[in-house]
This record gives sequence, C-alpha cells and structure tokens, in this order.
Amino acid sequence: MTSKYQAGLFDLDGVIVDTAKYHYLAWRNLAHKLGFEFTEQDNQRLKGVSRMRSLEILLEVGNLALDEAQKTALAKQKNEEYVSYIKQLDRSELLPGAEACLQQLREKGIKIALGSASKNAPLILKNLEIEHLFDAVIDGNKVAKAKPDPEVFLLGAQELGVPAMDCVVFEDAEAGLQAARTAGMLAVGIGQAQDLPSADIVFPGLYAVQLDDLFQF
Ligand code: B16
Ligand code: MG
Repeated sequence: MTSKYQAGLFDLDGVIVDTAKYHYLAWRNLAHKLGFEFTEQDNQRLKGVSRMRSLEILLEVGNLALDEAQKTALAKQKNEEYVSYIKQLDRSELLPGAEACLQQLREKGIKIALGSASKNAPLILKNLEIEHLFDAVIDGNKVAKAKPDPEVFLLGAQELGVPAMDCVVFEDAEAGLQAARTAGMLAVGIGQAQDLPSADIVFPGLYAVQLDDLFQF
C-alpha cells in the first residue's frame, strides 16, 4: 500500500465511541411499548443506518405498519430517550486508541473529518471533549442521502479541500464501507473481517491501526 493519503474521515458510532448500546436501549424500550421484542441481533441491522430507516426496520421486526405522522412521533420519542443517555456520556466512553489516533494524525498535519449518520454527533463530540480534533464535521444534519450513498464522505473531502482519492475512511458498518469505495477512498473496516466484505483492510479497533503505513507523514 502506498503512503499517499492526506486525510482521515471517521465514522462516529462504532469507531470512536460505542453509542450503539444506548441506541439499542432506546429502540428496545420503544419496541416494548409497541408490544414486541427487539433483540440485540435485530439491533445489528441498525448499525450506521439513519434514524428513520432504523425505525422502519424496527417496525418490520414488529410487523407493524404505521403512517408518516405516527412514525415521526415515535422517532422523536426514541430520540428523546437516546439523548437522555448521551447527555451523560463522558470521556471514559471513548473507544481504545480513538483519541490517540486523532491526535497523532493532527500532529502530523493530516486533515480530519467526521462522517457520521447521527444528528446527535455535535453533542457526542462535545461530551467526549474531542471537537477540537476535527477540521470538519459532517453528520446527519448536513447530508440528505444515507450511506451507502457516498455523500457524507464526499462532502467531508470537499470541506477539507482534499481530493477523494487521497482520503481514508474508518467505518464499522458495511454500508459505510460501500460509501467509501463509491467515493473512491480507501475503506478501512473497524470490526471483524467476515462482517465487512467491502473493506480494503480491517482492524479490530483504531488502537490497532498502523497510521504511518497509511498516511503521508
Ligand atoms: P441519530 P454512525 C449512526 O451513527 C448509528 O450507527 C445508527 O445506529 C443511528 O441510527 C444513526 O447514527 C443516526 O443517529 O438518531 O443520533 O441521528 O455510525 O453513522 O456514526
Ligand atoms: Mg458506525
């Protein structure tokens, strides 16, 4: 692999912090209120997926068909519960190696962007006290098309002023890795190789990434 990459684009949930457990709590409680079970295995289907699409998957599991107004109200209800959890989030919940990775890249002059589906990303970055490590923040408030559409990462590259082909994406969701590939970026999977067929390379966590093999230091 040539060391030509000039920017790193980072997914949030599953790469920098494990907020999936709080999403799960809130979705499971909503399912219970609606009268059905929502398992951890069902929750795997929500990884990297937008809030509305997540609700649609949950309703599929419960075999419920609701109209748009009802769906909007339920998504709001779920988000209020989720936000009550992430308001309590602190630096102890940073995933191993995440902050060190961002800091090291910054020190070496590599540009950094967030590329997350979450509309709550600003609050999460603030509570983790890592906002200052990003040159650009692209989140669910800024993009219209969900991953696997490459919009979130293309916008990140554009805000950083770096050509897409010089960007590396770190992602834990298969849809996000597909988005990275479609954008013409290097797709680094965070997790287990068997779950991430679209990754160019996979590491178990940011702690395991050899940054000087990837970037132009
Ligand atoms: P919100 P990521 C994603 O974050 C989560 O993985 C996904 O489960 C969630 O539904 C989505 O954000 C939207 O989150 O409801 O906070 O807007 O992995 O793209 O950082
Ligand atoms: Mg993710």
